[in-house]
Amino acid sequence: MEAIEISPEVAERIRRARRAVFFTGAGVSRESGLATFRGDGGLWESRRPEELATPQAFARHPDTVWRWYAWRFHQAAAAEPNPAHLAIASFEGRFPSSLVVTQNVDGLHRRAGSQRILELHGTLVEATCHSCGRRRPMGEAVAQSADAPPRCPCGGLFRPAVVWFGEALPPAVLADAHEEAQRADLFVSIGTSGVVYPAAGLIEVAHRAGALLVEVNPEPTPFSSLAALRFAEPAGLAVPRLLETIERCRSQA
Ligand code: BJW
Ligand code: ZN
Repeated sequence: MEAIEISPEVAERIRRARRAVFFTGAGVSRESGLATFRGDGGLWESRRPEELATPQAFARHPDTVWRWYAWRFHQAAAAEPNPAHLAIASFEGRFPSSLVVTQNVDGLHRRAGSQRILELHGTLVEATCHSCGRRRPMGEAVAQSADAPPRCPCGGLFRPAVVWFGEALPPAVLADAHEEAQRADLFVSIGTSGVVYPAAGLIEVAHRAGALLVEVNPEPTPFSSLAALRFAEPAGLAVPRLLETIERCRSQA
């Protein structure tokens, strides 16, 4: 594994770090074969988000929206965690106060073995009734009906348990993520374009509160200039190397 050059000052801040947050977006799952939203080959290259990821779209075209998520559910279920998910999970075993704050709904961090995870935009692993909030496994719901959302006993329609544009993020999850961002010494942003709020605001919260910011993304983002360390590389390559470097700094007591 190729060593990473870091300044003595950054090495010292890493050595002293007690709380690490891994803030992830769709790019961390790209090497698992899942498409990102924006950019070349992104899910929204050919469809506007308002057509699929809003409550208004679901009200107007429930079958189209359901079929799109049923397709994405199958893609995610067939995907495997990649070296970035796995390195983050194994890091948690040795650095127990580390935490994943993810915008992803694909469940790959959990399947990689991470246990401390805050899912800001919900999950594709479950369906929820749009009327009464009852939950059930998404796999069971799509097996019952792949072409149209199944009905809940209350008469409402099931939908994926994700957060659409215009919907509030789960308040307790957002509050915990905010607190963790504020307390973090090390905040590693991986594979997110940093344009969707309030999630993207957590990067700034952590930076303002004094965390060392690290960014892993082949493309620049609105937050790149704040990063003390930046890896313009795919996550599957950069994250294992970064975590190896962090471990090395921390073992130099
Ligand atoms: C790689 C790689 C590799 C590629 N390795 N990297 C402030 C200002 C302006 C607007 C707003 C604001 N505050 C709120 C808003 C409105 C809106 C918003 O943010 N709009 C902006 C887009 C303009 N936000 C909302 O509506 C949110 N709700 C809200 O604010 O509620 C208020 C409220 C309060 C009280 C009551 C009611 C309402 C909700 C946002 C929900 C977002 N949901 C989605 C869909 C989830 C379900 C689904 O999966 O379909 O979440 S949108 C989509 O974007 C998804 C993602 O989680 C999210 C972020 O995308 P992400 O992960 O960053 O992916 P990409 O594709 O953008 O980027 C991938 C990156 O990876 C790229 O940079 C690549 O370079 C990189 N990459 N290969 C590493 N191998
Ligand atoms: Zn219901």
